[in-house]
Amino acid sequence: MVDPKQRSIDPAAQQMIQRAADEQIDLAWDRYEAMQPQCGFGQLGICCRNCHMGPCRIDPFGNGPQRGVCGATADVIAARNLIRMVAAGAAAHSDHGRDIAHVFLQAACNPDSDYELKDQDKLLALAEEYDIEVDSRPIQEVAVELGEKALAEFGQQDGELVMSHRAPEARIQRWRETGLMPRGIDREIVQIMHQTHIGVDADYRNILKQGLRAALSDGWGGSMIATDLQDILFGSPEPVRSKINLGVLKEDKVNIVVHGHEPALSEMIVEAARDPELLKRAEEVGATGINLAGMCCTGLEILMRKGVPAAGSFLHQELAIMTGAVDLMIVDVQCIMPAVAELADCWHTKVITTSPKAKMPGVEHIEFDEHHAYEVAKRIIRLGVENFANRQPQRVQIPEEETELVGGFTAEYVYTLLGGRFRPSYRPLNDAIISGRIRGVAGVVGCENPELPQGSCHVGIAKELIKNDVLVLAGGCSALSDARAGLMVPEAAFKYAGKGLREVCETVGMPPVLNVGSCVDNTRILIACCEVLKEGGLGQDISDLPVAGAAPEWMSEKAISIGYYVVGSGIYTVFGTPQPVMGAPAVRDFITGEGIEQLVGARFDFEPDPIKAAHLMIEHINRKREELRLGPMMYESEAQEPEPVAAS
Ligand code: SF4
Ligand code: MSK
Repeated sequence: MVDPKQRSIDPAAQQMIQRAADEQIDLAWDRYEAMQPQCGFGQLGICCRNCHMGPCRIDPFGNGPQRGVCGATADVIAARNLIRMVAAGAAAHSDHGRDIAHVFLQAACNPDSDYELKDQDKLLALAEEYDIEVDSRPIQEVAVELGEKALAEFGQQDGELVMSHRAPEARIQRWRETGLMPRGIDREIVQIMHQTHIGVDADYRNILKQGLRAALSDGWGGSMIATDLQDILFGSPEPVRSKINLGVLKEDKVNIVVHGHEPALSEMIVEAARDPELLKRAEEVGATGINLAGMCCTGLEILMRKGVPAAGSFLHQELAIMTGAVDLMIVDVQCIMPAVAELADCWHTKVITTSPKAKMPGVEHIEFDEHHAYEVAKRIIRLGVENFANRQPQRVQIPEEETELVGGFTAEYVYTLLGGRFRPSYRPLNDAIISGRIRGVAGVVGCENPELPQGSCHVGIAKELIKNDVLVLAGGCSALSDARAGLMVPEAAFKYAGKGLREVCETVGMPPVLNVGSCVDNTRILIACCEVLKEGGLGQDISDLPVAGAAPEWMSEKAISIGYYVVGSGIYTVFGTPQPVMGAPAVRDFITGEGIEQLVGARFDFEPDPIKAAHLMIEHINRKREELRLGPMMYESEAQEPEPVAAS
């Protein structure tokens, strides 16, 4: 018997999970259960198949082999496996950044491009950072040079990444002294693959250091380039009201779900969905319009910039199809379960793949081409419109839930948000932290994993943090979970925030949990930290700040890369379930203890209980406040006891 409440805290998800159980359709949770017991060696990180003398595995109880055929120990094997995860995650983010740089360059070179360079102020500011002459030059020319220079950073062999210089001086020096300063984006990823090949590096510390360096090339390179160039191309987000959950699908409209990560196509899909010719055709087939909804990070991209409602996060992708109301699901790259193709066959839903890197057998592929972006987008949408006629109205069951949210917060917007349009500044945020209204700031990000009830840890941590006056910046699927739970509206401050944070939210009208966007946009959290330091009064390095990070329901290799660039930048970070290192005691102790702390001034903890995890973060923030000699919290005596996480 399936208990939907054990699978998700979201009532809409629960309804669709029950429906799938009734109709004997397998979802990720069923496949997860069928996979039990999962391989213990894999979970502990101590199996290796890096060469064909293996596969090798280490006996965690000490009764069997303690070395692979080549002599690799558990620590070497686990460290190698872990940084290969970093390599894959950093590659995914950075390849996203590279693709956006190509689109950017194409738009800059071609005045007839379907794309415009929307945020020209950001373009000029970034050009200066890249040491590009901007005075008295046409903006297109500046943009071309910027695109070329950004693209060159992927293949750069030596030197330092331009955006790494956004970090405070103390951090830059630390990276230089410890040999962690990334030289080029691709180079660090390739070095991981070399260093972890049979018979290369046998020093787990040295292996982990390369993992940190490659992750930093993602956070201060590939991902940051993606975010900044996307802002220039599609416009920098500003707070926008929208809605989230399966209730955003509409019975009387053509429902098109855009799922994946890269906004180059989805931005054009948003434009094309308003095309009069397609709207007319939608009416002809009996629909009252075309309804776009986002899924996962590409959903966040169009939510942040265009206010397009989001149907859901990672584990909602199958549930959206289960409504019977999705006429078309367009996917690009990352976090697209191969299962959607088979599930769509049980319904009338058409799935279209669009990236040459992500195809599915039996699924129609229409390749995205930035040179004809609008035309391709129209062609794809037309398929959805025509498919409306195949919908079986008697099978349509759309949950009612659709929750209001405000999205679109960037590090730059915080200036205006807190300082006002006439005196934009980070000063009010710093002052609120110094005076003890706000205890500190937490970045809570990452995926969902059927191992844990969907959303329970994201929402549990966020509620506990804001109750204790910690401002939460949420990204990726964590942001989508919090939004579904109603934490991303200003009113949430009255309901859930501690008195100090509530006062700040009330004064500026902001939610206590700010949506910073997609996975690549987690870099906005790094930039916010840099701005706080620049404003002054809270230390010299990111590791001095009363901030902490968390990835409570992580599952992807990208989450590992994010974790390592966040810790590598000096931010203490709590992962929910442990990283696969628990069978390698030295590696485990290194990443959760003094080893990594001495190197980068921060470390990991693993804590699946959301309340305990939140309190680990709060204790860390309190320690940092003490080190900075900040006074007590303004309303400390009114702090409440932790509450258990309840289904929302
Ligand atoms: Fe075994 Fe070493 Fe080959 Fe890994 S690299 S499979 S531990 S022999
Ligand atoms: S989509 S990487 S499940 S956050 Fe970016 Fe969500 Fe994690 Fe994918």
